[in-house]
Amino acid sequence: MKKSHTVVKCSPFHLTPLLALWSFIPLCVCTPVWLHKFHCNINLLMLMLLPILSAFTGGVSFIRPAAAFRLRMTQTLSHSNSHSNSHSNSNSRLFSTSTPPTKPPPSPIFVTTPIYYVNGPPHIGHAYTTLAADVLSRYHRLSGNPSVLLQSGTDEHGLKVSTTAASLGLGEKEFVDGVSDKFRGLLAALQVEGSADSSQVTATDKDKDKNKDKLEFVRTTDDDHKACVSAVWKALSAKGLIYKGVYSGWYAVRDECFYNEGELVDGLAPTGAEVVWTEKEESYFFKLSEFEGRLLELYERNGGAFVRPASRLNEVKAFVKGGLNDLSVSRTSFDWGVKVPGDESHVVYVWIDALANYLTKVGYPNVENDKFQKFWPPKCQIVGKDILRFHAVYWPALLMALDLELPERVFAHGWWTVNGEKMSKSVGNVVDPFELIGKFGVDRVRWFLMSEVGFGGDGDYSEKMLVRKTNTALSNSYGNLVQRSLNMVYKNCEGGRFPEVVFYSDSDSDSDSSSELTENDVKLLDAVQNLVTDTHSFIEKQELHKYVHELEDVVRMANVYVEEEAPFKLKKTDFRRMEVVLRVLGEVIRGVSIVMLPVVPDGATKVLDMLGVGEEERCFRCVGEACLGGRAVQKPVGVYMRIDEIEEE
Ligand code: ME8
Repeated sequence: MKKSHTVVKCSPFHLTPLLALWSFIPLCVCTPVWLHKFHCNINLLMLMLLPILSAFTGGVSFIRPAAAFRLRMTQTLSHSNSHSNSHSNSNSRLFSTSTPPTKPPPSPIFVTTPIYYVNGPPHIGHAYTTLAADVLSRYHRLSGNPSVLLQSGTDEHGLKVSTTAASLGLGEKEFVDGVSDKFRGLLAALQVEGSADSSQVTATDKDKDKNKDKLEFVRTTDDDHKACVSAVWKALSAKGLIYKGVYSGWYAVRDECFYNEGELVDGLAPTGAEVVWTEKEESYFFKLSEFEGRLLELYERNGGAFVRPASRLNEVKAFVKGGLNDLSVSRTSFDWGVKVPGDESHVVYVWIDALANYLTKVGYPNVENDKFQKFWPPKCQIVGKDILRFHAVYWPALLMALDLELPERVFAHGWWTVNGEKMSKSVGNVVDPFELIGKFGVDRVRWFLMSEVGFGGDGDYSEKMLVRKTNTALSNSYGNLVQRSLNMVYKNCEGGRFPEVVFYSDSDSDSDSSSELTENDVKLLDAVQNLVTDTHSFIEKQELHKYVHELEDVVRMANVYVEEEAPFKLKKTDFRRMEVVLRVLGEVIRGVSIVMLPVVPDGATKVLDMLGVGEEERCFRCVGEACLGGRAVQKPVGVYMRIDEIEEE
C-alpha cells in the first residue's frame, strides 16, 4: 500500500519553462534580422524578452499553483498560539524551503447590502442579502485582504415609513429608532463579522481594534447621511442637472416608485403594488434622460461584469432602451425626509436619499479623505432582484452625473418564498430570523440559505428542508467526520497529539526521506487544496452555492476515505498507518474548516479551536500547510448535533 517513491504530478505549470525555451530559440535566431529590418531599439527588445526571462526565474514559482499539502514547510507557521505546543516538528526539514514571492497587497474591498426599510421588522429575505455580503467579506479577509469593509443600514424616510409610524400612534423618529435597532441587532445575531461590536462599551480594546473598518451601519436619519444627501443634491444642481417642474403620474407607495402608464399591469404596478395617481405635484427633476446613451454604452461595453447574473442584464437594457424620462426627485405632499437644499417645502425623493447611503460612510463629498480613497468604488453591491432597476439604471446615472467611479458589480439575487407562498404580513408567514437562529443556531440558517438555491435564483424556505439539509451536511457529514476522527486521535495517539508524518513535496527531489503518504491520502489532500482555487473562482463570480456544494463534496470524500482506510481497524493491524491516516484526516478537517469559516463561522471556529489552530493560521494561505504534527487535540465535543426531523404534515 505504502508508496515509497515521489509522487510526480504533471500540470501545465510544469511545462512553462519548456514553453519559454521553445519560444526563446526562434527569438534568438530572428531578433538580429528584425532589429535590422525594423530599426527596433534595444529597449523594445528587452521588453519582449522580459516575460520569457521571468518564466525562468521568480516568475515560475509565482505562476505555479501552491502544489498540494506536501509543498510547504511546516516551520513557516508560527506555533505560538496557546493550543499549540513545543513538540519539535521533525518532518519539517523535508519540505521545500523556498519563500513564496512577495505579492503586492490586495486592493481594499467595499461590499454593500441595500439599506432596509424600517416599516417592518427584519425577515429572512433581509437576512439572506446580509449573509451573502458577509460570506463575501469574510472570504476576502481570510484570503489575506486586511481592508474589507461591509456596509449595511436602514432606510428610514419616505411616505411608507411615515404612514406606518402614524398607524402605530408613534412619532416617526421614535418608530424608526426601534426598528433600526432590530436591523442592527440582526447583524450580530447572524454573526456578521465586525458586529460584535466596535461601538459596544463592553468590547475590549483588542476587539474594537480587530473590528475596526470591517462594518459600517448607515441610518438615513443620521446627520452624516443627511449632509451627504444635501451634498449630492448640490453637486447635481451645480451641474445644471436638476430643474423644477410639475409631476403627474402613478406612484406606488409600497415600492416608493413612480411608474409609467405603460408599465401598469391590470391597474397595478408590475410588482403587484397598488398605485395612486399623483396630480400635478410640484417637483424637482433629475435629467436622467441625458444619461440614456452613456448607460447603454456601459451595458454594451461592460454590462456582463457590471450586472450579474448575466440573465438580468437584458431586463435592465430593455428598460433603458424603452426610453428614460427625467426622474422626479422631490416630494411636497409629506415632509418625512431630507429637506431639499434651498427649498424646504420639498423633501428629497426617498430613492435618491437611499442610494446616497453608499457614499455616506466613505465621507462624500470629501473625496480626498482616506476612506473614500481607500474603498471607493464598491467591489460588489448585493441587492434583491426587486431593486435592480434602481441600482443598475438610476444609481450609475447618478454616479456619472457626480463624476464618480461606478461600482465594479451589482449582483441581484433571487426571491425567497415561504412554503411556496409570497411572504407577507397579511398571510402571517413572515419568517423571523431571530426566532430561527434561536431555534436552530446561526450556522444552520447560514448554511441553508447559502446552499439551498443557486445565488441569483429564487428559493423556497421551509423549516423541514432547513432541518433535513443541515442534518445531512453539518451533522451527518461534517460533524460526524470531525467527531470520529478527533476522538480517535484523542484516545489512541500518544498524548492525544497528532503524529508526526512525512508530508512530501513532489518538487522536493532533494528530500532525504520518502513520503509516508499513499495515493489515496494525496488524492484527498489535493481535493482540499483544490478547494482554495475553486472557491476563489466561485467568489469572484458570486457563485456562493457552488462554494458550499464543493465543501460538501470534499467532506463526503473524506468520509469515504475514513471507510476505505478504516483507521479503527488499523489500530490493531498497522498502528503506524493508523497514525498517518489520522494525521491526514486532521489536516483535511483543518483545511475544510478554514474554508468553511465564511459560511459557518461558529462551528468551524469551534473545530479549529479543538485542533489547536491559532488565529493567525486561520487563513486560506495556510490551508495547504500541513502543520498539526505534535499538537494535542482538545477533548472533542460534538458540533452540529442532529435535530429531530420535522414530520410531514
Ligand atoms: O427596497 N427574498 O428596502 P427593503 C429575498 N430601502 N430577498 C429579500 C426578500 C425576499 N423575500 N425580501 C427582502 C428597499 N429582501 C430599499 C433599498 S437601497 C439603496 C434601498 C431583501 O426593505 C433584498 O435584498 O424593501 C431586497 O432587495 C431588499 O431586501 C429590499 O429591502
